[in-house]
Amino acid sequence: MSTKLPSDFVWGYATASYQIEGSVDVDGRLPSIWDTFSHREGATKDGGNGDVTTDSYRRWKEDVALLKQYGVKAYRFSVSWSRVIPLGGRDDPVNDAGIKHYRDLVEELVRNDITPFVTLYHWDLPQGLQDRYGGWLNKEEIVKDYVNYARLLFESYGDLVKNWITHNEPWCVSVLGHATGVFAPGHTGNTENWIVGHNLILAHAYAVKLYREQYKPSQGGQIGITLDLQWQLPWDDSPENIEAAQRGIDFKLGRFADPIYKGFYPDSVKELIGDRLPEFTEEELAVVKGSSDFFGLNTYTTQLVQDGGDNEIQGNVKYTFTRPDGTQLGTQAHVPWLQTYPEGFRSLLNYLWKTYQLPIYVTENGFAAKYENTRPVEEVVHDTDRIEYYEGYANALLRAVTEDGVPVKSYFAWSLLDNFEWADGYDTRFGVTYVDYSSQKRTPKDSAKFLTKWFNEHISS
Ligand code: GBH
Repeated sequence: MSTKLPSDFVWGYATASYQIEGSVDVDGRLPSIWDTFSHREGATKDGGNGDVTTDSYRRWKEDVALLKQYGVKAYRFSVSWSRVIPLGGRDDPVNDAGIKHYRDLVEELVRNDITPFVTLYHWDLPQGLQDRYGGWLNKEEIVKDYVNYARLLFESYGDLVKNWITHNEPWCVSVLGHATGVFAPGHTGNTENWIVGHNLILAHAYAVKLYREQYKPSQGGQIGITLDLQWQLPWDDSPENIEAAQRGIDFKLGRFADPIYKGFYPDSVKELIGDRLPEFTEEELAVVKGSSDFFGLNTYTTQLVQDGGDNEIQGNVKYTFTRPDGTQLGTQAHVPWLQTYPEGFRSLLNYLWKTYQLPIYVTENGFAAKYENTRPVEEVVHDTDRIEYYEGYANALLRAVTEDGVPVKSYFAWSLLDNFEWADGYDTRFGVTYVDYSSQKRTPKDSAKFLTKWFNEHISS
């Protein structure tokens, strides 16, 4: 077997509209729920918001040039729904300036031999839809409006875009947006989360149905969803903790993956959530089951799982990075939720292949090195902890492909640029490119050079 990735392996960087674009009130764009949320007192670290961020709505050409310089094969970005249909709904006007912006971007990418991967929804719902009917809580309305939005994108870009991702991490929209309230729209409780998750699945599935019936035959692309999971490693080999790790997977990933790939919710979720978990009608289920051409995966770390605790939202499991012998799992990132543990990535890839039997597209993976926002740039560009991370994760992926036979088709590092890190504002930097937010100067960190070199050496010619 080859010791390299196949020649058609795709690597590149990922970003998201609200995190990089800025220009929030330019060319007809109206607010999204993230504009509203991030401007709320205390919602984000130091009051950060996406008003300016990396200014990529204006500097997109410079960003493409950077991608070219890095030698990537692909770029994953998301469309801001609020730019193309500012009020969001199926009877609301389409904004030509917004359509043109992404058309220009897509054309520039293709001219540079960079394959666009387009995410339809990376969390920035038009505020108009939140106000009008409660956004993701309203099944009848949101499914129709989302499908209408999807149609507009297939029509506008489908001649050039052959890789579509319906949703980015529906777990975050459901749980962080509607249960813990740390993300927009900031709702709390443990009822809405299950309705929102259900509606996200339906919106995804009906958009895929539309694409397959009306666009795929002529455009010939593929479409799927991106789910997120941190590998769930039992804290020790006790039967309770082994079972808890599976429950952790069910509550984070299985609640989306099992309906979409297998046609039912996991038993453990049904048992604990009871009638708060909506049911699919027969007709809906026929659309939901099998509604993704591939397995889109965002993953950053591994969590050690213990049974217990009374956090229903995560299936009554507890998380730690401290092993039974008191040692840490790996190198600590700037954010508390992330440590480096490449073996967990390899295990996760094997688990997904075994369980769902579809090609895997890694659509995000990355690391935030400590204190990059407060140390001088000359120091920050030598990001050794990020390089250690990428080296470990890239090699784990390589082994999953070449030794374990897992069909991984892509690897997108998060992120091309430092950018607006949601509730963490600008304190956390995930970029391989340092952004000076006062001058907008972009400076490659050593990790950018590392990834270029690694993929040049490990993809077959
Ligand atoms: C991805 O989310 C996002 O797609 C991307 O936009 C983001 O910039 C990137 O990761 C880096 O964070 O879960 O309550 O403990 C990854 C999912 C969601 C994981 C927030 C960490 C922290 C709060 N992340 N979560 S919590």
